[in-house]
Amino acid sequence: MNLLRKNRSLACIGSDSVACVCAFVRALAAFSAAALLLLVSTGRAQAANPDSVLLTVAIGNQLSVRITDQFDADRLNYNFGTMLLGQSSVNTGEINIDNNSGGLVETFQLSVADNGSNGLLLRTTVGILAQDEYRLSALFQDAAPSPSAFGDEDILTVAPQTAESQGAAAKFAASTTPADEDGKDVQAPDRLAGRAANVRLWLKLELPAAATVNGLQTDFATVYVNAM
Ligand SMILES: [Ca+2]
Ligand SMILES: [Ca+2]
Repeated sequence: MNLLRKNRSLACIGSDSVACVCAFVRALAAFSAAALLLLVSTGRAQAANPDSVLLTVAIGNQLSVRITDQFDADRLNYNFGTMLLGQSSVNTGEINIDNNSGGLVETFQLSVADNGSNGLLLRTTVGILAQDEYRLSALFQDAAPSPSAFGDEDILTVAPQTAESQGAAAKFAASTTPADEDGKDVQAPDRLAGRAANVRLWLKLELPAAATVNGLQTDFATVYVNAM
């Protein structure tokens, strides 16, 4: 009997190899199906309660500020017009500051750069202006302030300074500046009726009593508004 099986096995290898290959393939397929079933049943066995999912989102808001005029157009410059030596002047045209971050609460910083292309020289400290020196100060509020409303602390400097809420010596605010008109904690939604801007900025320019230059002083300084 064993001899017969041995002979049949030898015959399979020798004369019926196609049938043997088929048998091997069937056996392999059966093994694969069994392995797959084992994997599936193993996965089902991993019970979880509760389960979790990781979430990701990108917030589109970012600090942003826009300087506008009374028509809600970008204000690129302001011309103080003709002044005499020794005079001070506050802008009459609107310089509005718009928090256009889309939802962030912003506090504004102000700074100035002397463009140096003219004979005028920036002064950032108190005291009587020397020959050719000019000085700029700033206030946030809706109504136009008088030149005397600007305090020593409101003088613009090259280094950015942060706006404060109302107080006797508040930076870029007066003692009577309402909280919703200053440059501190400015809300993103529009506040000024009919405008996109949130607060109004006033700049005081002081000219020296004496100067070696005269005539048009185009783009003599640049004022920066930075949101933080
Ligand atoms: Ca002040
Ligand atoms: Ca405020």
